[in-house]
Amino acid sequence: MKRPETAMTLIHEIIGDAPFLYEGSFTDGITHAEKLGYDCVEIHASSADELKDPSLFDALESCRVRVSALGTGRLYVNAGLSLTSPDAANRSEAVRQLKGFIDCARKLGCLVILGCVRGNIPAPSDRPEVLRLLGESLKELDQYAQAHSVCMVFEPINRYENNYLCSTYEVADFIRQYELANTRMMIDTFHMNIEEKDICQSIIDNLPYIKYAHFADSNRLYPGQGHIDFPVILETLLSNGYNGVISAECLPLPTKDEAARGWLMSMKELLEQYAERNKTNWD
Ligand code: LER
Ligand code: MN
Repeated sequence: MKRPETAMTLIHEIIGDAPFLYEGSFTDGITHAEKLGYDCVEIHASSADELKDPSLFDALESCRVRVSALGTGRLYVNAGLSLTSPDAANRSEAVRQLKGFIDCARKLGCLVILGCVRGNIPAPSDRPEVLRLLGESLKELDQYAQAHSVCMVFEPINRYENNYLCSTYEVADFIRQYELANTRMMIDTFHMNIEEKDICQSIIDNLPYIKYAHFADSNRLYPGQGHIDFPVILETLLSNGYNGVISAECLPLPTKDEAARGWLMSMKELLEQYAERNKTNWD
C-alpha cells in the first residue's frame, strides 16, 4: 500500500499564534523539510510573486521534496483581501491574486488552499449576500482553475476564526450548490474537533470531496499532545481510500523544531500502527 505523503508548513514570518512549523526563506525551508524526512512542503506566501523566485525552483529540483499545496490566507491576514468583501475592488483584487496562485500551482503541480480568504459575515442579515458573493468569486476562480488543470481545496474552519462554512457538510453542500468542478475540500482535524458531530462519520460522508488534510491535535499541538483519536481518524481515511497528503499545520510549540520533529515522529508511529493492524506494508 502506498504510504500517505507528509508535508511541512512554511511561511516567511510567523505572526501571533499562526500554526506553521518553519519560518524563513522557502528555499531553506525546503532543505530543512527534506533533512527532517518530510515528503512535501506546504507554502504560505503573501502573494504569488513570492513564489516566482527562481531559487525556489532550483531548490525543488535538487531535492526529493515537492510542494503539496499553496496556502492563501496571507491575502486576507496581511493584505485584507477577501472573496466576499462588500468593496468590489477588494474582491476583484482577491480574485486576481488567487489567479496568480493558481498559475504558480500549475507550475508546481500542487493544490491551492482556500481558507480565511473567504472573509466573514459582518451581521446575520448579510449572510445571503456574502454567500452569493462567495459563489460568484469562486465560480470565476473555479473556471480559471479548470482551464489551468489546478484543483482548489476549500477548508472548513472553526467558528471562532470564520463564521460560516465551518463544517465539512456545509462546504460539500456549497460546492454542490454552485456546481464547482475544480473546487474540492480539505480537512483540518483541529477545526473538525470543534465543528463536526462525529469526525469519522463526516469523513466517510464527504470523502469524495476530501483531497487534503491538516493534522493538529485538539489544542493545535502536534498529534499526541491533545485528545483527538488519530488512530481512528487515520484508519477511517485510509481504509476508505483517501490518498491525499497529510500536512503538519500545528502550533510551533514547544519550539518550531520540536514540533516539526514531534509531528513527523507521531505520524510515523500512527502509520506503523495502521500497517500492523491492517497487516499491510508501506511501499
Ligand atoms: C486556519 O485556522 C487554518 O487552519 C489554516 O489552514 C489557514 O492557514
Ligand atoms: Mn488548517
